[in-house]
Amino acid sequence: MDTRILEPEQIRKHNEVFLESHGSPLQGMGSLTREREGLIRKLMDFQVAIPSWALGTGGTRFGRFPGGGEPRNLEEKISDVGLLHSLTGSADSISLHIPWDNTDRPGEMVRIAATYGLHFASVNSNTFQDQPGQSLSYKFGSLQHEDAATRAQAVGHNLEVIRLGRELGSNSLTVWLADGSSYPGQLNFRRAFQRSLESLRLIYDALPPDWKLFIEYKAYEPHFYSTTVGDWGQSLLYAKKLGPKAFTLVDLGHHLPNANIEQIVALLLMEGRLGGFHFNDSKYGDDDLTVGCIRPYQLFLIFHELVEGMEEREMNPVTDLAWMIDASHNLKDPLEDLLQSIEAIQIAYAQALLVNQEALGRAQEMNDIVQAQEILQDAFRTDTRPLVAEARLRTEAALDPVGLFRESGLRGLLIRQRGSGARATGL
Ligand code: PSV
Ligand code: MN
Repeated sequence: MDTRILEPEQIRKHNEVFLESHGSPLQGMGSLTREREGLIRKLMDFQVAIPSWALGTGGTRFGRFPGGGEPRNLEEKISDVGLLHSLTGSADSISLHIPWDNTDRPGEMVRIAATYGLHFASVNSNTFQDQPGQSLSYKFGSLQHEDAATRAQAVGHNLEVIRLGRELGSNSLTVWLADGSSYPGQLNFRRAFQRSLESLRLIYDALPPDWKLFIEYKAYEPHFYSTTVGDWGQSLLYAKKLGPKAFTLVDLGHHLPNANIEQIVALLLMEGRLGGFHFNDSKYGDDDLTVGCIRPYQLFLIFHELVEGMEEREMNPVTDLAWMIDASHNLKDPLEDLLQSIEAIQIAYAQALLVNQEALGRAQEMNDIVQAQEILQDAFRTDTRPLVAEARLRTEAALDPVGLFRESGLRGLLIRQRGSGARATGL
């Protein structure tokens, strides 16, 4: 196991240096004073899970260019998430993908995670790849497969993931299926749906009472003609047919171009079926880029629907939805990229909290579109970075996480500890 590579003392020293330059923009937000405390509290409470598979370099089908020092095992992945959490105060859990992160020592992993103040978020099953020694192939699908034995194998894997998740203290299973077809005529859509539903029901029935099942949809890829859980409508259909513990999971990169994701989010919340989020950003498809790097306004609009919808349903933003980053880092240092994503999420959340909901409601009643836009864009154009930094300061995290990561030479340290050829499991 790595020794802790960032000591609280280093964070304190770093913050001392930046305290003065942080103080003035925060004071400059004087007009926010009344709301400021409550808002900072919400930011301090907000946590986003880090996927174990995003700690190494991502690849495309054309190549992969690792930068070194990647976590070689689950202990090192936990250590990396611990580092992100001490830098930001906002990443208190890790989401595992099985079998990439399989462990026969779950109790020990729970103890190690706790030393960093971490716990285990949703566990993810993988029936989109064949594993060495696996008897039946998922080439033509898993839960939807024509062959009952292949379906049973895929269901069995999910049950195994639930079993491990229980030992890890997780309380949800995320199922993303690559199942679909790449050519017209390859599948009977209805029968593929029915078979998937039957398989999902066996998984649903095996859920512990306090668990949730998240059904993640994706428009295309790896299949290019149809996907058996292809959009939010199909996911919602499965969730409603399965029962109250089944929810739709929205991955921002899984829509057809220009989809109105904020509207999808609003309606799923209204139906009580929004389970969780995979944050990332994209220009074209499932690009898995840094959160907020391409469409920050869309991210803000999504958060606005989330804040408004969660308030309406009296939901707890910290515990009632599963927030996770699902990005891939082909060019950037994975940890720096994740720090940027965490910050982007916090910024958008803070902006959404600033929206004057009452005034917006009045503008909507009056059909005053100009005023509605003024209200939204007033919040979006507020620089919330000082508030986000203040929340970090109060949780003893770093005022400038990327700056501290760089000035402490943490990547160099990880390369020395783990080697320049160290390679994390994942895609
Ligand atoms: C599929 O593209 C996905 O978004 C799912 O969440 C998977 O579990 C993950 O990416 C695998 O990298
Ligand atoms: Mn995802």
